[in-house]
Amino acid sequence: MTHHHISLTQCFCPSLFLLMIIGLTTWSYLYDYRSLHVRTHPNIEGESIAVREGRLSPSRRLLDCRDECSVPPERRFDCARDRALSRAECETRGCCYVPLPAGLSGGPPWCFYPPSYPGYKMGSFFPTSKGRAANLTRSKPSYLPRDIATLRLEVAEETAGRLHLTLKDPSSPRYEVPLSPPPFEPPSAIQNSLYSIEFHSDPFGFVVRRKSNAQVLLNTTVAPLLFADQYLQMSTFLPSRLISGLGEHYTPLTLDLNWTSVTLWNRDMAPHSDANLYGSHPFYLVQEGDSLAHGVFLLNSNAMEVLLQPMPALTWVSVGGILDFYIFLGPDPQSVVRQYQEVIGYPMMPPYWALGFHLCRWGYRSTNETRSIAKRMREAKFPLDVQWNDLDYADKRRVFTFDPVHFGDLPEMVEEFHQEGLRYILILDPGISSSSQPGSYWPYDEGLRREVFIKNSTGHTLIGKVWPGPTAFPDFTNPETVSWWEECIRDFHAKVPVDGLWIDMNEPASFVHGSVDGCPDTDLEKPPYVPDVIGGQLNFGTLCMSGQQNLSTHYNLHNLYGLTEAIATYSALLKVRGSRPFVLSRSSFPGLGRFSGHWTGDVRSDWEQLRFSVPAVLLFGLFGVPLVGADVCGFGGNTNEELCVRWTQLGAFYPFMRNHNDRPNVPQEPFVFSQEAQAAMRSALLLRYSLLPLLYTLFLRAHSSADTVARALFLEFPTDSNSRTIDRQFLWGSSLLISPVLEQGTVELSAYLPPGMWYSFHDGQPYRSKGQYFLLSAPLDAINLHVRGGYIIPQQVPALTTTVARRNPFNLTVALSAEGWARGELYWDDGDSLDTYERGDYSHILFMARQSQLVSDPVRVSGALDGLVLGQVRVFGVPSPPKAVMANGETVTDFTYRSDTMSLTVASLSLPMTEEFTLQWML
Ligand code: MIG
Repeated sequence: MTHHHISLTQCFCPSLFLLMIIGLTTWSYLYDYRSLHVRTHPNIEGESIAVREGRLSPSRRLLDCRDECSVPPERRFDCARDRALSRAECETRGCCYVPLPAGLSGGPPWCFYPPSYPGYKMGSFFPTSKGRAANLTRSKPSYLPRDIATLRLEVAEETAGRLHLTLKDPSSPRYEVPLSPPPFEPPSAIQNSLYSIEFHSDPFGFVVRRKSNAQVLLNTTVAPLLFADQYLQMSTFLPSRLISGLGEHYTPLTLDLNWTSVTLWNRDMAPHSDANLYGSHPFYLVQEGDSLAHGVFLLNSNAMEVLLQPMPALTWVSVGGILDFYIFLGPDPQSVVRQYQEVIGYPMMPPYWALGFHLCRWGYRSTNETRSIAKRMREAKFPLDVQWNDLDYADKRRVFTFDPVHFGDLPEMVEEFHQEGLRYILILDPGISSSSQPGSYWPYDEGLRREVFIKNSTGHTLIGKVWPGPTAFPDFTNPETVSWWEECIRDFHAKVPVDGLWIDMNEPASFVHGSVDGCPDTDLEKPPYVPDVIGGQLNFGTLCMSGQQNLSTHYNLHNLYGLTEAIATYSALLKVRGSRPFVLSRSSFPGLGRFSGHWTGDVRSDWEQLRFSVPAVLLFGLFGVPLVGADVCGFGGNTNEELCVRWTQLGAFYPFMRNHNDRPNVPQEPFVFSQEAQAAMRSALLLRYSLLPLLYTLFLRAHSSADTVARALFLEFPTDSNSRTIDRQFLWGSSLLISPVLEQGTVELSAYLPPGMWYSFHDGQPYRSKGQYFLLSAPLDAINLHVRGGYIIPQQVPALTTTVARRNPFNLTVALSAEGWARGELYWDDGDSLDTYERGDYSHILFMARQSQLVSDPVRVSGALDGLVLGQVRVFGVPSPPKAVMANGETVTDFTYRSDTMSLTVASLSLPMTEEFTLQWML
């Protein structure tokens, strides 16, 4: 690591000296001052920087400015973020100007805050209904326009693992994200909280520690708090470099801290690095080491930038709203994810069919073409649950209409699909065409009449441009819009009974910047500081920031557009169809997973995009959107056979699996490829279908307890240091490890197996791992899949639709631990009704194996499981051939044992799932 010592003579900062004298006279008591000096943890990086720099000691206040400026480069916090500053300008701000040797440019700042930079001063705490509060004041405004001199700090210790800190303007209310506050515990009820918090009064800052080991998790005294009308900034030290989150970006699972930044601003942008993409998730999780983790959520929907530096440290910058932090103490990573989702809401339970295979393309130009696609899938014996149409269906690309020429019999086609056990989904863009003849397009006429559209700064309907041409944009923060939207969906559904809706372009995207009439020249459109967004302006590719919505300006609400549309669409589908809604949204914000799934947008058909789809899917799991996948075989550009086979194999383990293609490209439906490629894709699809009972059970766990579905290894193996950054492999729940091929021409794969027993899912080949890589063969016809010793996987004989598969016999794969036991579970309901779990209308079956016997325990049984049987059991890790096999006490003859892999297969069973059963193998 580089640790540069700056020559003292380089530092000259007269203004600093003055400021320090002022600082001296206002020096006052520190909240919990003593605790800052109690050091039980040896971690130097975690020490309060203020203490180490001597800022808390009055005798050292009159530091020579040269000391003040001798900050090692990686610890410098940029004082010239908003614009480039000359030495003189930098020093006028009271900052240090210390150029760095060539080669370090682009990294550490030259103009940076000295440790004693003045800031807010904290008054004493007073109690509030949820905790305590204090006022922060600054005697001199910061260098930012419209600086806010007095802030209110609110501190609520909400649960043993969750701390809530809010900074706002007490004298004039500012925009706040309309998230209803999560349940919390009364302070008196909290025992053994995992954290302690210490406040520094002048300049204000706080330090959060993990009580168990005194590790500092946050320390905001590293740099000043800034709070102006359009610039809010807070920095913190990080206890490790393993930070994940802050989506949506094209990144690995853990972020690069080498003077990088990520921008959060929802934008229609094909995934590539260094770009703000479709969604914003101001949440990060840090793996601290020793299996510990914490998380931070900044509830703020304004344009944001987060800077990462190698100290390690992080700086939040937002251009509006308030600073509203939730801090989650875990202590393990999966608990952090749950604590986060307690705040933003647990994910919805998808309908069972939504876990099947989806097929789409932009360019299915007619109902007949669409029909023939579904037919060819069936004829080639590929599972398919949901056929989709893109914009092609719409009349003049206007939503809620269908093209009378090419899609004139759309209602009939959907009926046919339904009769075949298929489902049907089509795309729905938010932009409502505004250029039809009055009286000819109800959604616009009625929307205008009911004032459901976003208005521009002069109070007229804001007009942008999307596929149909000029369009108005519904304001989904207006209750009137929500009911209008429901009517649009109801009327359309009465003609075309869609099973779900795909909400695209909802960043919202527009082909003109701001509006067809441009935007006013104001601080909303061009704030004093513009985060590093693609295009350089906030209104590029979207609406004017001055757009007026019911709750606030578009400036504040932009990042919520997709979420609010998803909420309106979910509730409309629920009312219109009466069963579990399916919504797929491109744009996202915390809370989306309660209403919708997500696909990762316009990924290119290439190997790099295939590879980065894995961390993208895992990160959306952290963000509470478990129903997620990338377009299988890629959306943009031509795919090729090998890529498409590998993508189908990986895609079979995306929680949401859809093959989708852009108009100009070569076709990529599974049936267009060679027989060999088709066979590989078919077997991947059938494998997925055979595992849907497991996947569905995992979704129930996500819905009921915020467990992740597609799970990063570090969440499941937090004590295993090798697992920390792995993002080329992942798990389904706790039990299945997926090791896809992500490179062209690969026939061998180095796969990591975390410590424990593992078995090849295909043949039961055992692997006893100390936590090591194994070289596996990876032929084109299969994906490497391992089942973890100690787990039982519920499966079902696959079929070409889930409608059929759901009636087939179940199978179990029992992977014995080294000690010879295993357990698993099945959640089952009708797959379609709302709130089956909440109403108790479901079956829950536990499976346990030990001492050469497998038993089931139907802890709850509902009608949906009636008549369904267990047909086959595979047991991995059976040390010797059984002499006999008994099911419910009766001899079974149809069993085979492979001594090379030590696996037993018992077939031809017919044990009712609703009743307890026992299977014994006599060794
Ligand atoms: O401007 O509806 O990401 O999946 O096929 C492109 C056409 C609009 C973007 C979506 C893509 C979809 C396409 N849409």
